[in-house]
Amino acid sequence: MKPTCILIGAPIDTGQKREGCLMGPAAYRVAGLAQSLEALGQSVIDHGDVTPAPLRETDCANPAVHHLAETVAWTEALAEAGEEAMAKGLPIFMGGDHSLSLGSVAGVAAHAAKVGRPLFVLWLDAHSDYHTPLTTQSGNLHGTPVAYIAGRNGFEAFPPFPAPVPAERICLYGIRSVDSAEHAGLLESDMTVCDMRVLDERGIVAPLREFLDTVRAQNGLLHVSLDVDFLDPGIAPAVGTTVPGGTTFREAHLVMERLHESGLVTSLDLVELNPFLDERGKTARLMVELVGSLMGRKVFDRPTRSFG
Ligand code: B3U
Ligand code: MN
Ligand code: MN
Repeated sequence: MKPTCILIGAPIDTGQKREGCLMGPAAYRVAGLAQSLEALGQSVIDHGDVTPAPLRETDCANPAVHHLAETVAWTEALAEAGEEAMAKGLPIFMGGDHSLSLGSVAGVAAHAAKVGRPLFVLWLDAHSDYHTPLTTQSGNLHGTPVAYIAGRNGFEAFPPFPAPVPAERICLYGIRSVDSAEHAGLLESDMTVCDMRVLDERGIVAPLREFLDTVRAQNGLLHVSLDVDFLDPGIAPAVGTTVPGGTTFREAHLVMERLHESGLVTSLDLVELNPFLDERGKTARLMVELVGSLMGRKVFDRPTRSFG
């Protein structure tokens, strides 16, 4: 039986400085995310928007870090919503900037630990998001969730990450902007880093297939975190941090189709959409279409389709 898709609005924008991401969940609703999923035969529950937990006092040795208490409050609320939703279906977190994944993946990881299955994370992004609150120079916490998920130090202000994900179970895909502190950290880890060079050389499918094979072999849960800037800015302009050379329309759909066919995806983040920067809803619509491919839309449905 298909799991129910649970839409969770996360209008968080404290992880960076440009205003507008808080309109993301509304834009996904206007672009017809729920209707498109229902048209594919999925059952959908819209959980509405999450509200952050009460603010606590927090501090950080790095003076560049901003909105720490607010981001911690969102993390707490989203982790709770995520863990609850995992017990009922397939959560789709509608962001919001990428700091939402501090909470969404924490909730998913708590569920994975409870059911005793290994969690894998596929990070579709231009950036590696591997800063800690101590290494970030921008102070933007949307650049930190991968480090939190992997259990790096420096997140003392946050709830301890439940069951940190071993680096071998995290795959960064499509990256083309890595700061030097992130680079140094990544070199010390066993994370799979498929940067654009790798994808240009090997194609968009082969490294993905390898990662999915390991998820399958270990009966893992798979969380997919899709940052709008994974896509080329020419097709997806509604994002604060555009990086040229992103995935094309066809590559992105192919990734989503492969993910669907794998049957492995158990939770999804849609992050960094800034509707204020969009061109007549183009990016929001594309993101909704990509979720459609991830959830089974096919251009032409052949009964058997196998390309290996
Ligand atoms: N690594 C830079 C830039 C960045 C990370 N994530 C986004 N931008 N979206 C930073 O500020 O940490
Ligand atoms: Mn990101
Ligand atoms: Mn990014």
